[in-house]
Amino acid sequence: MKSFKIITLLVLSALAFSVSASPSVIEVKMMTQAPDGKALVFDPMFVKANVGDTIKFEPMQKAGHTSVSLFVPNGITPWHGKPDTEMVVKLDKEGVYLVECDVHKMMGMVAVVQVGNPTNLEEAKKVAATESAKMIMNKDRFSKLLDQVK
Ligand SMILES: [Cu+2]
Repeated sequence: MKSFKIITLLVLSALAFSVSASPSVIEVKMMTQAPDGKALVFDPMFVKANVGDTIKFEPMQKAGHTSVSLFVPNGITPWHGKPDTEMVVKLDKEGVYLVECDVHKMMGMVAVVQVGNPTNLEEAKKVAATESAKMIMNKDRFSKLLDQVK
């Protein structure tokens, strides 16, 4: 009887596993110089993820790069990574996340993360517009990235 229960549990957990896709870890590089010639970028700059995924920001070259949340869905704790240090964030809420490098935000070193449905897109666009106005380079980057949100 005991082994029957264990087998039932194993079958049930196997079913649960096959139904829901397992969460993934998405790597975003923080680069001073990307292979395509772009300077001061997150690579990729636009990420589409599922609720429960994890995003890992990795410094590839040292230039004080940071991963800082500029705007996050309600219920997500804002983060402020240390310079040239890996930053791992769990994407537990759906919506749009805006990310910037503290040191190079003026140069448009920003990223957009879409998790599930972009429920807060309009609010994100407002924040992005305010931030873009302060940039001296790549002023249109945030709006181009937000155009990819579907
Ligand atoms: Cu930077």
